[in-house]
Amino acid sequence: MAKLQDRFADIIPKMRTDQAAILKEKGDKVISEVTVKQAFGGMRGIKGMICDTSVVEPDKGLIIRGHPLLTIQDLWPEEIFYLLLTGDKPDKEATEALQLDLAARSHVPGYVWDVLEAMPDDSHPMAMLSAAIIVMEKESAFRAWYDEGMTKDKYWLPMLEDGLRLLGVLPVIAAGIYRLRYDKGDPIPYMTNLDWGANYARMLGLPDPTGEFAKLMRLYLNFHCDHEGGNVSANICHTTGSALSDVFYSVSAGLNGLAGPLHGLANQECLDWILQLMDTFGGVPTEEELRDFADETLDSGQVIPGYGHAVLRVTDPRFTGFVEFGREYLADDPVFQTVNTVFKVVPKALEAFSAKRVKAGKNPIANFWPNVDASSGSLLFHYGLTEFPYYTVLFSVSRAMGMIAQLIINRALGTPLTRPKWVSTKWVKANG
Ligand code: AMX
Repeated sequence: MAKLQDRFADIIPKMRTDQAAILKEKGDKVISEVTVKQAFGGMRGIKGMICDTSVVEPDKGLIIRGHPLLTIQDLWPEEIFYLLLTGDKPDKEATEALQLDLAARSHVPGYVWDVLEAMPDDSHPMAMLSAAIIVMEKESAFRAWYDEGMTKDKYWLPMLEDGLRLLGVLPVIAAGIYRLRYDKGDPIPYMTNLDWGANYARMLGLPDPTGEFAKLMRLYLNFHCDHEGGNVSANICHTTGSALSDVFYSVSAGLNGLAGPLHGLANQECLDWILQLMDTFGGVPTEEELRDFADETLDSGQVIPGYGHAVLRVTDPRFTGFVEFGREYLADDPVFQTVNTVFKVVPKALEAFSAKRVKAGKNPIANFWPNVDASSGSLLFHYGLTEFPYYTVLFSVSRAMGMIAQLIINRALGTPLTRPKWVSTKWVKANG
């Protein structure tokens, strides 16, 4: 099978003619309407943009290029990147070529380490990651080509080069941040003959005598890779890229959104909540104890992290996949057991709390079921990755694949500047 760059070049003409045909035949068809409630409510449910890398079905979860996530959970992350970008699963030859391309781009310039070392000791790992990416912007091939006067049909080419460059350095930088921020010693270099996910696991420097942690990392990087285009990080990344900002600017912007507690940071908050719970009850709580703890969290006006979703209306298949991994490799772990007890209790607690909210004239809670963040932290914790403020960095390394694939596709298609029309409250009063 062709290497990624050649395969993508092959499919661009068809992508362009398909888009032109759709616009000619269906350009004026209405696909969504907007209510006043949606305009005030974060645009939930409005179909207003195109994303072909993946879709999130409310009743099924993540589907990548037509494949429900759990049917492709054995793919390695670099194979997932190939799939996201081209729609094809790569064969062994194409995967190895991509691994070599990533390895060849894995050198982190010294100035990146200088910047990271100069940051205050208590910097959040996500702020460090975003800063490291932004200082590398000077390396952007897109910006260099653009400044020289490149034609529009070539935009995708340096975007792909920048994307590979960023994916090459990302696990090295991310692992380096872990080691620097938590005093674990010098960064560990990338190994050319190892896959991308196992490399990241190895560079973190945690003991992994059984290879299970590397397995978990591949799964983790697979599961977080993309979630269509409307989530905060993908949306910000896309909007930034639509101004022809390069991959470094766009991905850094997207990750700043991922760092919010209602998005990727729920990851860290979730484990924090579980550990507080275990601390309160001196180990795995009973269902009754847990119910009281959940009610207390809700009554104090806080969310239960890891539960609910803006789009999903069922248990997130990524949660299910991680729980299956846990059952196979760490069934006796008390933190993992607590996650399972939470799953038995919290949906009912949220349902009861939602009914109370409705009685009080507030919105119902749309989804009582766990999302990806409800289980992932317990697995990382088991393998010694106990610094949970770091968890969103792992999420970021993975999500960068989806963001980068979407950026490259949009430059290949010449997707225009994102500029939805906003209106004032006064306008809604007069016209709504
Ligand atoms: N605990 C308590 N209240 C919750 C809740 C939860 N887990 N999930 C939703 N609600 C509340 C909302 O805060 C909102 O309250 P408000 O009207 O007073 O502001 C109300 O229920 C209605 O919200 P919704 O329509 O069900 O969800 P949403 O689309 O507004 O928000 C999400 C979705 C994920 C932000 C929300 O469910 C939440 O805050 N969950 C906990 C944090 C979390 O797990 N985030 C991770 C999401 C996945 C990811 O990006 N990694």
